[in-house]
Amino acid sequence: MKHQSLAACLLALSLSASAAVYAADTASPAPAAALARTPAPAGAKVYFVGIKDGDTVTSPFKVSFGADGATIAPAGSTDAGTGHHHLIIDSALPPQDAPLPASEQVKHFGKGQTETELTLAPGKHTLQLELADGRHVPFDPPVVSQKITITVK
Ligand SMILES: [Cu+2]
Repeated sequence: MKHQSLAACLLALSLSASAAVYAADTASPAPAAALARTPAPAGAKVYFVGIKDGDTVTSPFKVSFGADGATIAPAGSTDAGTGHHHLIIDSALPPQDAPLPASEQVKHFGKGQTETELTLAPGKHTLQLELADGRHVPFDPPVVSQKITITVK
């Protein structure tokens, strides 16, 4: 009897472990225990300033980031209601249950910057902003801007 329940327990454990692996399929190497995500500040939103969906621009061009309902702070800040901007270029949103990667497609503004200058190849590009907490982990629910498509001449 005792052995049976132990076996059932182990089976349940291995089942939930494989379910977790499946769910994390697209994530970069994630810690075994899920990261506790910071609840999004109430009403927080981020948006582009000075550039909008459908715009045609010439490189290099300036992109500014707006935020309402949250305070922009450098990475590392654990103050409630703070976060920093991330600019996602030509990419879907990265996995939301882990720190955002840093790459050519995901730029961190960890000093609390609210604007940047971009140089992109001629053609169509998508841009999206995501606010994440001081650990670079997306809020729950995510605080993201509209994904805009621009054309670089
Ligand atoms: Cu970051």
